[in-house]
Amino acid sequence: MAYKRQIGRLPIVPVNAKVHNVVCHYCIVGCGYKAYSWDARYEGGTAPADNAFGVDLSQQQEADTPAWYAPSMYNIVRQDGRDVHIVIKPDRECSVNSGLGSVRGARIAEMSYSRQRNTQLQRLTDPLVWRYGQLQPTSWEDALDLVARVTAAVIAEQGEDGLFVSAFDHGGAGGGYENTWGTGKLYFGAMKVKNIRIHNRPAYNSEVHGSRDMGVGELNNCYEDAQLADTIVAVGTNALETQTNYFLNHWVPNLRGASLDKKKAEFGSEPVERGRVVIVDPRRTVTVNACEAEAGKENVLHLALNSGTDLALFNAWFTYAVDKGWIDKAFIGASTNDFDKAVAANKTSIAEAAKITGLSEADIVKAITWIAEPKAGGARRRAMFAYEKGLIWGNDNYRTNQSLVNLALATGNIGRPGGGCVRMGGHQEGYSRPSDAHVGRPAAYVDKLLIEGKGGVHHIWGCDHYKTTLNAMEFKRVYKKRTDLVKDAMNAVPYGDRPAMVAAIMDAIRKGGLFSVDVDIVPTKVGEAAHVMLPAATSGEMNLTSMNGERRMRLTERYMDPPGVAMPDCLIAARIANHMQRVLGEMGKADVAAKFSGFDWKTEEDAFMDGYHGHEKGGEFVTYDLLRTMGTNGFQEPATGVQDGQIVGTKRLFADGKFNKPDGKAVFAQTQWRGLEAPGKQAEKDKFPFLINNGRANLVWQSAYLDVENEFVTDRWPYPFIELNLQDMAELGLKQGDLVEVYNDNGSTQAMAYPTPSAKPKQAFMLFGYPTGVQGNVVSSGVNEFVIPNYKQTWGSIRKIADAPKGVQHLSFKSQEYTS
Ligand SMILES: Nc1nc2c(c(=O)[nH]1)N[C@H]1C(S)=C(S)[C@@H](COP(=O)(O)OP(=O)(O)OC[C@H]3O[C@@H](n4cnc5c(=O)[nH]c(N)nc54)[C@H](O)[C@@H]3O)O[C@H]1N2
Ligand SMILES: Nc1nc2c(c(=O)[nH]1)N[C@H]1C(S)=C(S)[C@@H](COP(=O)(O)OP(=O)(O)OC[C@H]3O[C@@H](n4cnc5c(=O)[nH]c(N)nc54)[C@H](O)[C@@H]3O)O[C@H]1N2
Ligand code: SF4
Ligand SMILES: [Mo]
Repeated sequence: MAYKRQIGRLPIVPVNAKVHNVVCHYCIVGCGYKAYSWDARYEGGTAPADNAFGVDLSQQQEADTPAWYAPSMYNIVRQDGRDVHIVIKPDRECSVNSGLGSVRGARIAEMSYSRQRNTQLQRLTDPLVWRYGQLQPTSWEDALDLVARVTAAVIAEQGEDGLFVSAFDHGGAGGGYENTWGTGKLYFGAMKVKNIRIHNRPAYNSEVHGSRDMGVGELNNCYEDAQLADTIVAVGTNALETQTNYFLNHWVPNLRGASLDKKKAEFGSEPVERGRVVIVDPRRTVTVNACEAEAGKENVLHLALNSGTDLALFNAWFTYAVDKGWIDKAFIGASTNDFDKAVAANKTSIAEAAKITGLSEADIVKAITWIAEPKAGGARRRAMFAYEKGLIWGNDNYRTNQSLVNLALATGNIGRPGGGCVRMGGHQEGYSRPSDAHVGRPAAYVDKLLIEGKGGVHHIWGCDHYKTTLNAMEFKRVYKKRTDLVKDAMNAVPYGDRPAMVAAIMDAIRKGGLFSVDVDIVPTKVGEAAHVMLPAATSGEMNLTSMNGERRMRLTERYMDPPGVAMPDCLIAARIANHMQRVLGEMGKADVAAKFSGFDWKTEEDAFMDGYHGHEKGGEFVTYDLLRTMGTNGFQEPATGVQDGQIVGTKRLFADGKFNKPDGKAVFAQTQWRGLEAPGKQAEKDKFPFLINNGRANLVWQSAYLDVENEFVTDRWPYPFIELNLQDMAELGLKQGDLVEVYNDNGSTQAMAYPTPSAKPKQAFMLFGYPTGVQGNVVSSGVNEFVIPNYKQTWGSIRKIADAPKGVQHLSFKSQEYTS
């Protein structure tokens, strides 16, 4: 470990420090934090009366004392125009994390914009526009006028289908109910934009259509269920690294046998035992390793199946459980439809599944026995099914999702304590928008249309396709060409001549050009193509609401000022709407201009009241004031009322056995196996030797948009790692840290070889979305019938391009496994 922070002393938090509620704005788990801030000229003292913790800090504190914070939790920021010390530390009172931080969340403070301590100075402070051959800072008025004029001109010529949009639809940073409502009201209210995609997929659709079409909403349980389950079934989720404190604070206690008292209290006389876990993932993850260390190997079953074959496994489990009678007949009868049809259609023998998945018959049977065999005395076994991107971005998303829900329904595990069939989740959620029904199904494949030269103007909100989309190399090639056409045209006219400028831009658009507007907090890779960049304020620089993976909604309070003139996304959307209205009026289109009314919001709270409060189920009970008093525990959506000043929530969905269907009954689905389903995937597999599996690592948040300016991260990962089997490395002539090229017919990229003893032969795993090597360059454009991308099933070749550069020679390449 080469990196050192070199901090010898940190200020003591004084008694009178301000305290704000904070929810970590990174992952779905939504851990509770508190932000302490106070005037930068002062600090507290060691005497109990002089510090916020009320303890004698001149004495050695116990090992896990809460009267402590780490250097990464500290910064100096601006608050209402004044310099303040800020400490953002995990909250022990929050039921989600009980005081745990993670290697991402514990860095919220040091990842904040600080001119005093030089952190995140990359943040955008002013709107930027393309003029005189480069992006130049300007005022909001100037930038928004240009955006509105070009957007209105494109719509006048091509209709609303000429406006393409890429937008976040999540919670946390770059999202939240305020901001999804702001963008939603603009594109789905004032307009009916159809060529819109979501940050992580090339169309406007659901990641889990499959589950929803069965009447089963995907975030249906609570985190406590992981402590109550007899068996946790984890499919394509690397929870230790990606849903860290959910895993550590709720799975691990069960795996350690430490939640037996909780189980007894909940289940009375029903036999209870230490939790076991079945992990379905082609790769041995550190989650598998951690489960073995915590539960003992005998309680962990890792099914390292062939990539993309989950569906066959689930169908076989379903068939076996039905044959054995390990199902909940009463529940099936009362709460579901089409069970018999699914049983007939999905029949898959253990032998067939073993052949397709490459697993042993014994392991498949052992797993379903752990999942569904009744306990002593005939009590139903409680199984919690949890899945994430190994399934969602995996082969045949729709059917695979449904086949897992089939099993959860058949075994009576939805709506019950210790159960659930849930997404583990990515970001927090925070979706509040007018109806998207006009988008249709399948939704437009936006990336494909852009590559084909469609559209005239593109608005991008908090996503960086250059790093994170599929078929990324081709996308970049075309996107650069199209936006360069417009840049060249702009260079030929003086910027101050607005009519001539708009005319030149439109002319370039008619020749295949594209005008690009990027709303972000930092200069992005896709922003290299942009003609306008608009600076957003992010979580903590604005009040922001979201819910986590158990639908727990909280308010993160504004604890610092945004950089420069950056504004919350919802207010940027509102100001775009205001300018559109003005420009359309000037163009003599009063009727269209009228649609851009209702955007007179002054604050993010105005957007919240208009959106969540006014439109969401239970939203009428929810206000900022109430959320503030409910702190980091908040309530679980949907709200059902207010009692004694507290919002009353919903612990589990479907607890009454009623599902999201007109007759209240969940529908079993027919989910026959159909091989690698996305076009071109089987041929790619046949042609190229290596599986280029890909995903995340604990240290890195997403495309490293903040991490890229954080030494702690870039020192560890100057390049994306690619985990390789030792024999494969020998055959390729590779040593640790060597740079390799990964290539196939879609494109090429680079990574740093990380020798991994547990990696299977010819199965590589590469960090996704990294600035110094974009894995998406080699992901094909193949999608499923609803335009869900298939990032995980990618095959390619690997060759050495350089010896380990100097900058990686200090790195450790030790195994990341621990022994106990
Ligand atoms: N190969 C491969 N590709 C994948 C995946 C994979 O597993 N493999 N996973 C997919 C998934 S699940 C995801 S979520 C995507 C991620 O894809 P993206 O959403 O494109 O990636 P992020 O890094 O999350 O980008 C977020 C952008 O939002 C900006 N941002 C942060 N906060 C704010 C804010 O408050 N306001 C605004 N306006 N901007 C903000 C950041 O600076 C950054 O540029 O990648 C997808 N792509
Ligand atoms: N540290 C960290 N945490 C994060 C994020 C981050 O960037 N960094 N991002 C957040 C976001 S937006 C998301 S969406 C989540 C994603 O959370 P996860 O889904 O847990 O993360 P991934 O690493 O994308 O993929 C999970 C696993 O899928 C496996 N997999 C690949 N192919 C298959 C297959 O065919 N079948 C099965 N069963 N598994 C397969 C991979 O080996 C990998 O271990 O993480 C969230 N949390
Ligand atoms: S587990 Fe997720 S929400 Fe919790 S601190 Fe880490 S990144 Fe933040
Ligand atoms: Mo995600």
